[in-house]
Order: sequence, then structure tokens, then C-alpha cells
Amino acid sequence: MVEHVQVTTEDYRKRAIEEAGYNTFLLKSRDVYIDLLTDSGTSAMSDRQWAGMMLGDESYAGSENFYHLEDAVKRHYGYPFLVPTHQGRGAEHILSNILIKEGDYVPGNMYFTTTKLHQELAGGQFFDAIIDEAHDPMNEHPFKGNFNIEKLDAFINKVGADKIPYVSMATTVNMAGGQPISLQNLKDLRALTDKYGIKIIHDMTRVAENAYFIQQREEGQQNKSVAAIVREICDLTDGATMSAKKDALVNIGGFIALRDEGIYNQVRNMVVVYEGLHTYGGLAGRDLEAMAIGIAESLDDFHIQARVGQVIYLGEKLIEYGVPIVKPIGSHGIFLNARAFLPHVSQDKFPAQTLAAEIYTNSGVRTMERGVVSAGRNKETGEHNYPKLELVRLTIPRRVYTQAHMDVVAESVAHVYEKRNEIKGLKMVYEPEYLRFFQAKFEVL
Ligand code: P70
Repeated sequence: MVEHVQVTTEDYRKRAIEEAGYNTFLLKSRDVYIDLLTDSGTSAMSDRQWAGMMLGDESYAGSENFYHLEDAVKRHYGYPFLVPTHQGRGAEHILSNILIKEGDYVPGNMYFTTTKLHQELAGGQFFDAIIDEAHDPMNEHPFKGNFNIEKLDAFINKVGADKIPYVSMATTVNMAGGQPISLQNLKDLRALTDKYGIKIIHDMTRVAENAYFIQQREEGQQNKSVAAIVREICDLTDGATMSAKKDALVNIGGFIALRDEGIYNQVRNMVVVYEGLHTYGGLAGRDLEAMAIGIAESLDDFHIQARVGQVIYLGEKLIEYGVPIVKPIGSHGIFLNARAFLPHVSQDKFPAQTLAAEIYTNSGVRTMERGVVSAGRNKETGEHNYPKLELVRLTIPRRVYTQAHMDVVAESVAHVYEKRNEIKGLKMVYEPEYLRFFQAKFEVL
């Protein structure tokens, strides 16, 4: 399938981004030339997935496609109990409400926006237990998604294991730049949590990409397939939430997967309140079928090598141009280091937001802010949270773009880099209460 893409002028884009309040989420997709906003739901489905869509069994209950999906999750990920949800945050909402009590803490390997919000709405507080290297864009640690096991141990001792319903473990860590956790670190985390009887809940949104990095970088893992490593990761955890819009190559879908039948029964009960019956969870039968097929395709070594390889291709081009990016290169996109790119724009002037708007104006390439706007405000003080990482994400959809598109993107970013000294910051003029980055509006200073 191909799609007509509009070519726009720089003047046109200047108006478009101004009308969008300098927020790339508020642009119309028709005004975008190359869309690197997200890899979520933007991947191209395969011939087999489209064929599967034609086999949608749209019965209200017990659809054939549900059983295919359940089988795929059991076979490839090893979780025996499955409840579909409309997407990742639907899964996070339900599982957080069931597992977290008021006053609990949820440690994790860095926060993710929706995950943390659902933990907080359920009465919990997030605790960042990732290694310090993850907060340094220049540090080339191969597994920046790792937990600091000593720090986590000390935290458990401080607040008490009974206040920690689970540790939230993400593969890969999105906000750190698509960085993986190593198998060894996950085994150490399992040993620690077992000591205290704490569960590990796996945000498995990009687990195949994480497994690929383990295969490439971790000692002794070279001869295993990505599928085998994915299974090993899942086997070390108690349950999972999944946004199937990423790794699993579908435009919409997600799920909760569990080992504990008691929790499963609670999830099954709650899903009917918010998503739909437990055999469809807000999705059509055809969506469940595409997801079942996409899961299997996502684990193919050649697929994942080509996918991550394309991201690395773009990253290396940008490094050649001297553009400051997060290293090592992550799995789902390139993260520009906006602090180093625009050192003259202080963080309260939203450097990453500014840079995303500039790149759009330059070439029609749409990217996403991952800095102070995404980090929101401190619940107690009402001040902005100022994260160490002030990044712009160039996210690569799977199976959509060619290396020639990557060349255009690199040239555009390099061009903006050349004229970086002329770029000024932004001020926020509209701020919504939840997940403000999606809808906030800005003006040029
Ligand atoms: C992105 C998307 C979604 C996501 C994720 C991880 C590690 C859960 C989810 C939620 C979409 C997005 C979401 C919030 C802010 C910006 C963009 N990530 N865990 O582009 O899944 O979107 O299906 O509800 O990356 O990174 P879902």
C-alpha cells in the first residue's frame, strides 16, 4: 500500500507549527513529510497480518481469534493467562488498580509517562531504580536499562517489602533512549525480589528489541535466537503489560499476561468495566488475529536485525554530522541531546520542544519532545520536574521507511544543527492536567 504525501514549503510549515502551538502532537498528519513522532501503531502490517484481518471472528464472546492470540502469548512469551486490552495504557490502568494500594511504592527502571501516571492514580509512588549511567546521554554503558540492585535493595529495606506490590521492569527503557536491560541484571533482580517476595511486572512493549541487544552485546548470548531470549526474559517475570502497537506490529492492541490465576480472575473481572469482555478487551476479532500473527513475526531474527539496523544507520549518519545524540544508539529511535544541541536555551525554555518544532519547520519531519514537558510537574511543589535527559526522539516505525528517508532526516537535522545559534526557546501558554505533552501549547520567546 502506498500513500500520497504532500510536499510543503517552509513558509507553510512555519504557519502550521505556529497553529499547532509548537507542539508536534497537534500537527495534522497531512502536513507531515516523514513521520517520526512514534513507532506506536505506525508500523506496516505484513501480507499475512492483512490476510488474518479477513478472518476476524466478530462474535461478542469466545472469538476464534482470541484463542489464537492466547496461544501465541503462551507459546512465545510463556504466560498462561491472557486478557486483551485496547492498548498498553488500558493494561496499565487495570493492573495498577488491582495491585497497588494507597501509600505503596513502585520501583522501576526509569519512569514511563503513562505507566507512572496509572501507578499514581492508583495511589502509588514511583521510585527510579535505574543505574545512574542511564541519566547520562554520553555514557556508553551497553545496558543502560539495568537496575541498580544495591539502590533497590536499600529502598526495599527503607520502606518495607509490604509497601512494594511489584517492581516495574521495562524492556527496553523508552525514556532513557530505547536502552536494554541485560539478562544478568534481570536474573539479579529476580534473586533480590524473590528474597522479599516481591513480584516483577514486565512492561514488554519492546521486548524483542531488548532481546536483540542481549544477543548482540551480552557475553555468552550470541548463539541464542531472539525468540529464545525473549522467552527467557518473560520466564523471569510474574506478569506483563503490553502495548502491541510497537514490537507486535499492529496498529492497535495490547494485553495483560499473568502467571497467577487469582490476579487473572481480578483482571478478568475489571476488564469488563473499562475495556470490554475478557475475550476481546476493546478490540475487534480481526485486531486480535493481526496481533497473534504480529507477535510471531516480531521474533524473527532477520526482521529485528533489519529494524534495529535501520535505527543504527540513522544514528551513525547523525554522529558523522557531529550532532549530539544519546549513546549507545537505542532500538526504536534516535534521541537528540537537546541540552548539548541548544546549550544557550535553558531548560525552563523547553529546548527539546523548541528543537522538535525547528526540525519540523526545516523539513516537515515530525519528531517528539522527551524532556521537561514530558516529565510534568512535581505533585507536591507544583514545580516543573527538570529531568537530566532533555531529548528529542526521532522514532522509526517498523517496515515503513527506506534508508533514503533516513538520509533526508539526517540532512535536515544537520541543517538545523548548523544554524542552532539562531534558535530561541518557547514559553508554555496552555497546560492540560494529565500527560501535558500531548496537548500543551507554546509561543516563541
Ligand atoms: C511511544 C508510545 C507507549 C508505551 C511505551 C511503554 C514503554 C507503555 C506505553 C503505553 C506512545 C506514547 C505514550 C505516551 C507518550 C508518548 C507516546 N509509548 N510502555 O510513542 O502504551 O501507547 O499503547 O497506551 O512506550 O513511545 P500505549
